[in-house]
Amino acid sequence: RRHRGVVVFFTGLSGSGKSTVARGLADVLRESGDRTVTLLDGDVVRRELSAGLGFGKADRDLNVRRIGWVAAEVARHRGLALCCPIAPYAQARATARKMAQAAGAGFLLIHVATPLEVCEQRDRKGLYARARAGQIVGMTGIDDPYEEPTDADLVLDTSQSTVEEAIQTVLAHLIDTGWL
Ligand code: GGZ
Repeated sequence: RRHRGVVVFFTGLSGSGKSTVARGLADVLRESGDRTVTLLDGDVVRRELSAGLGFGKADRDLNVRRIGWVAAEVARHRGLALCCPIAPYAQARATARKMAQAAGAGFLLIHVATPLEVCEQRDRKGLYARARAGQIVGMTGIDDPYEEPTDADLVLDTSQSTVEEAIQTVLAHLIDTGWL
């Protein structure tokens, strides 16, 4: 497995800590490892790869499919791809897994299962408050679905650990399973 590419796919609510953990993991891997690391960060993807897409189901599915495809191509060439979209729909996540596997790569689904109450308390962008006030419709976890994964390879909760601990948990899992 060690010489094959791998996709690490974080899923979870807005504010759950996906990006923070993924960015921290990317830093650690870049410092210590001998593999190329590609971070498909949510903000950048929405600006560059998925510009113009919204947050209805069809657009979210298309966004997640694009991310999954790019990640699979990175991993096909033995790279390590980190993705962190909300990816609220199980079927779109399953498609991402299939695309990685079809590229001969590994795929790890990491559910960042920080409770909604905590994400809402953090509310870094004020989106939850606006959703509660009815100024935004279709906010994941408020009035839009998040299908809890039943096939996660790892479950994290950034309200129960530090970001550093979460990063170490993912690293240890990648090493234990032979992907690093
Ligand atoms: C959820 C939304 C929404 C709605 C804007 N629902 O915390 P953020 O701000 O930076 O992360 C969220 C991001 C979600 O985009 P993704 O590409 O990850 O979503 S998906 O996988 O479903 O395609 C949030 C912001 O965009 N945002 N409106 N209605 N999050």
